[in-house]
Amino acid sequence: MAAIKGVIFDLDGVICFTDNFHYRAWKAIADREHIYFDEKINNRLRGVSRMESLDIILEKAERIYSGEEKERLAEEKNEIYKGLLSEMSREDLSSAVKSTLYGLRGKGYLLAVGSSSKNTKQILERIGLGDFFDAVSDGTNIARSKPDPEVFIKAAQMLGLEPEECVVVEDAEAGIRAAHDGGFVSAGIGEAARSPLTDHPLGTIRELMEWLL
Ligand code: B16
Ligand code: MG
Repeated sequence: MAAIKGVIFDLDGVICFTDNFHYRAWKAIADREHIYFDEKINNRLRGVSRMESLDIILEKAERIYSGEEKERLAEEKNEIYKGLLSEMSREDLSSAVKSTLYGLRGKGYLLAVGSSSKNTKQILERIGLGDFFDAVSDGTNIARSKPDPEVFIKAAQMLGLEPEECVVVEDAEAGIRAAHDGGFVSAGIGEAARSPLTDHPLGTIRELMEWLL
């Protein structure tokens, strides 16, 4: 195994938790359109891009939506989601995440974000990490979202590292698959800790420090 020099963090579900905001925003759209949507369906949206999330939600729709209608629904959802993001502050960065990030930086690891979200930069600003990471690869610089490895490959390139020199920390099955297919070492937290593709399951984010030190 190559020496680990960098850590690439998924954003939502690892660094911070906006899944309930995604849920509330999609639920408002689904209810208005009379489409059934629940938390179980919401689970399938983790790590998946906005338009692909909408396609999953529309599986329960009673009619076909045009491309133009879908663009509008996705835009409306994002407006609701961004309104909810404005409730976030530095207090939404947990002490466990903060001490892990600063601890790894202190040990010389290069640190990046690899997120499907096009709102990554705004979220990082809100939680006080706007200038923290050595690289940010997100929904704005990729053509294909997780489970495609593109977002993590771009993050590794920005860090000047090979995939096998980076650990990817993920909470979603789509992200673990992306890390696996891209040749990264994966660490899974939450549901992703139970994925058969996860190289290193984590009970809490702090275990990352114990493992990498
Ligand atoms: P946006 P991650 C993902 O973030 C979320 O898990 C997923 O639910 C969301 O659909 C996706 O970002 C796109 O977000 O609408 O803000 O572009 O887990 O990859 O950090
Ligand atoms: Mg995630």
